[in-house]
Amino acid sequence: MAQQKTILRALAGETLDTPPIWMMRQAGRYLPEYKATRAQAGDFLSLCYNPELAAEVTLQPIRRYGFDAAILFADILLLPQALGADLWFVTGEGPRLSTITSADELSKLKPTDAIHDTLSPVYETVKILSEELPKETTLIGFAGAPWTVATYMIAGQGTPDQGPAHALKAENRPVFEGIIDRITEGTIAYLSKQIEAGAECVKLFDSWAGSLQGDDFKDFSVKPMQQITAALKEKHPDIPVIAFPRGAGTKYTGMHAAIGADCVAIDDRVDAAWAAKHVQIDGCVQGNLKSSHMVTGGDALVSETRRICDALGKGPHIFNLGHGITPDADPANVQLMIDTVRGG
Ligand code: 1CP
Repeated sequence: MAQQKTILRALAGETLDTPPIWMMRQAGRYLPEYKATRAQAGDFLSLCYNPELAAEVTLQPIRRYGFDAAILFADILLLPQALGADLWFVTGEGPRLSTITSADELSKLKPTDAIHDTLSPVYETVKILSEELPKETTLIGFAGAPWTVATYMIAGQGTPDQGPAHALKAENRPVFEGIIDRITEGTIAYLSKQIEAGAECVKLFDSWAGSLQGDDFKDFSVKPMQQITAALKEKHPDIPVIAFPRGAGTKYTGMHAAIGADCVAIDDRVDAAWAAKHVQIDGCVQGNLKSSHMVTGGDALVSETRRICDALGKGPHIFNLGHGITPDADPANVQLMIDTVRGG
């Protein structure tokens, strides 16, 4: 049967008159209904591990805006937790994890098969969503890419320059590579289960790819994403993969082939016209409106949205932000972006 869902059509390489649209962090604190459900869950992690409530917050932006895709509500740091790291969120600051920097700590991580004990509520969320989403909406599963997840496992928190991960890479290469390998293997198992539960597409978030230089970029951003993509394609050849090596700059060129991804997501530091020439020639591109427009709105939002649609309109394009929407965004500006994309 011919594919009807617009996101899947774009991922298959089709150029559509109107690009399908969804938004990174579309379920989040800028929405009052999200804050209410999060309060009901108690805290952020309880929300992630409560399938009914996680499905509810995933559905909220679909009900409000009719996005073409829903992204599973979870977090990239659930996998480290499933591998045995302690994880907690400090209100107003962000995530904290117990650190892994030695061979001894690495050896104490749980075997890959054991991750599902912790992650099974996530698969249940996917299952609920695959039953409850409107038939035209694509369900996207996701995981962090190994480098980005490793930066949190090594530092124990978000860091401006990923210094602790770079230091371990320089000082204890075998342990650093061991961490990357364990995350790679875990991610294949985790995403396979999301797909088996009903995810129709998966996205790899390499939010800190931009801090890897030279061979490190190839070895620790591209290669693990390529390994994950290849393993998933072997088991689930029809499931498209979106790769998001944020901050890759000119290294976005050739990225589809290097990773084997169906779509490459670009951040807002890349010009859309440049991306049309250098990235979209190889396949679908997702992006890349600056998320600050969701705070400031107005004519600049409209003209930037139109410019991106025009620049990427001659090839397969999924409209999105260049990074996640922020809590101070105005929900009305999200509607304005959607109306501009759909209304021309
Ligand atoms: O207060 C809250 O409610 C928590 C805010 C929040 C949310 C809404 C966090 C904490 N995670 C999430 C959900 C989330 N995280 C999704 C859900 C789907 C969606 O709507 O998009 C996804 C895909 C993520 C992915 C994620 N988590 C990334 C990769 C994408 C990116 O933004 O770069 C990263 C780096 C994280 C870690 C994380 N989780 C939460 C925070 C505040 C952070 C960043 C911490 C830091 O770097 O300091």
